[in-house]
Amino acid sequence: MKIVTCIAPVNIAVMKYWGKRDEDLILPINDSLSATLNTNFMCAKTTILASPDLKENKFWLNGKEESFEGKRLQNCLREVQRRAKDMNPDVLGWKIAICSENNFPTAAGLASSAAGYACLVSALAKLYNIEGEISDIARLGSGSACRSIYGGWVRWHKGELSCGEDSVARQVVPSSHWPEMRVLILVVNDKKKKDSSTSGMQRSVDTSDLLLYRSDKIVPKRMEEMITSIKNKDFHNFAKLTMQDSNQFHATCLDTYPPCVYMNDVSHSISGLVHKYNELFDENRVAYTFDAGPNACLYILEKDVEEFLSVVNYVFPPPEVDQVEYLTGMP
Ligand code: 2P0
Repeated sequence: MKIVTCIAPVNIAVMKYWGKRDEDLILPINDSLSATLNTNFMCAKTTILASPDLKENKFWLNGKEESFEGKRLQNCLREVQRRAKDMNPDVLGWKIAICSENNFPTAAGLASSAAGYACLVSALAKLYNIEGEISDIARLGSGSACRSIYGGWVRWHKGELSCGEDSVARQVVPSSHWPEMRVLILVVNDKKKKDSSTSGMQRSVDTSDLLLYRSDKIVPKRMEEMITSIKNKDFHNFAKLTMQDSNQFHATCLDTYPPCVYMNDVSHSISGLVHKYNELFDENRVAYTFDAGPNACLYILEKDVEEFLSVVNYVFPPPEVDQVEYLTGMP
């Protein structure tokens, strides 16, 4: 019998992934960049038991039994086992039980699938003793999961090959490069979203002209500027590019037909507040970014957190204490 446990944190993209050129292999139409949170507040935890005594494979997610036959789970498992083929003949022949849980809302646009599949693939890799690149395997579970394999600031290279071998994540700089950076998550709504990212982005590929313009003309140049601003710890420019990219991503969502509407009135109020706050100082001190949901992720330096949070609490008096979660030690 063998038991392994892994944890993996969520990542928050500052250059967004949206749109696939290959749906089975999960190959994106543009590069993306994120920071992996350096905290246990928002992470997935997966334990896998392999035993000759198990009669069948089993999978539990957040305490509820799920099908083991899901395509993405099967793709990840098949690829890990293929790479492990000569390493662990005994363990490879045994059935497995997978138990996975997230300590934050699942499928509410808070990157749960990213942490979930990064964690699952890390645990499978540990179970079967495979070493080396595994971000391409995590990508088979969920595109954004490949970025959560690494800590710090991580770029997912879209790759050029049709087999997907070069569509991998790479660390740009470790979190220690910019230790003053923090992320605040303002939870506007933690319910499961109506439009999944997977179906929304495919509709964007099928119907949005702006999406193609973005991937061809905007992302390559913006990516280089973003990496330079992170390497130089130039918060003002980093914040500008982050907000522009979030806004353009949501513009492509609205350019989709029928549109994908993820931000709501509260989300727009938060973005307005951030711009007003930044104008007071004539420089950017906070950056918002919104994923496929209404919740705001704010990048901010440690020195500005206390003051900005007092403004947030004044403008949006919290009905419950845990509406605003302050995540420390990030990225
Ligand atoms: C991102 N998102 O870069 C972007 C920003 C949402 C908005 O990656 O179909 O759940 O599993 O590959 O990874 C969400 O997409 O989609 C996502 P699949 P995934 O973080």
